[in-house]
Amino acid sequence: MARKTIFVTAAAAALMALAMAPASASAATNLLVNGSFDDIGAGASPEGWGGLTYYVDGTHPGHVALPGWTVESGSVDLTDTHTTWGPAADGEYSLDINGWDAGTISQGFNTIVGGHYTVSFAYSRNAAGAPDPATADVTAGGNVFHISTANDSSLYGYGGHMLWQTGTFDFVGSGHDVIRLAATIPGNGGVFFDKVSVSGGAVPEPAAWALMISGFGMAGTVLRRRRAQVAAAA
Ligand SMILES: [Ca+2]
Repeated sequence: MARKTIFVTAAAAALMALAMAPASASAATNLLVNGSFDDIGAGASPEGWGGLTYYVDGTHPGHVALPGWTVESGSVDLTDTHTTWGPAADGEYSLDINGWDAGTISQGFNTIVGGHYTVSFAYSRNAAGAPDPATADVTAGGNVFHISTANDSSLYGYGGHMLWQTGTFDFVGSGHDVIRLAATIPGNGGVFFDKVSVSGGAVPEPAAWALMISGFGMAGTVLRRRRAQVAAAA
């Protein structure tokens, strides 16, 4: 009786570990660096208007790059959560993809060929007024998420009161992929982004591998016992 109880407890623990493994994997593995834009770069400090602008060749002033990201064209802003631009969805800063004009940023990362990945991000809009609507595209692995944000306080808040929404889409890995955030309309009041992540890929965690291997081992033991019983009966 005591042995049976121990076995059941061990089996329950194994099942719990199996059930918990996928959740911990998805929460822990954002493949992006600085996806929440809270690393503003060494030596950078907010400008008078409450944020920082990053150009293709570095920020102004100071010429500090946006950590983890490449500014491909135009300029983008990081705005401080404590200013009139409103609270970030996560941490201290959020990204306005329209700096002084339309901007594009990108980041490359390694993927598993054929692996399934999910892009997730928070978006709102700059309440400065123009352009209306503010539009932007998020692309990865050949898939695109189009954003159109009207200057409507009931949908996206207003200065100091952003209303964040969540966007997600999936793509299939090609070995090395790129995520790109691009303003698709001119002007300096654009779509805000924060908490950008790419997660997934078909890589089991070590714990899952251990469980699978032990599972194969148990199946093998049962098979051997059955064979032994069949041999004894014959
Ligand atoms: Ca942030």
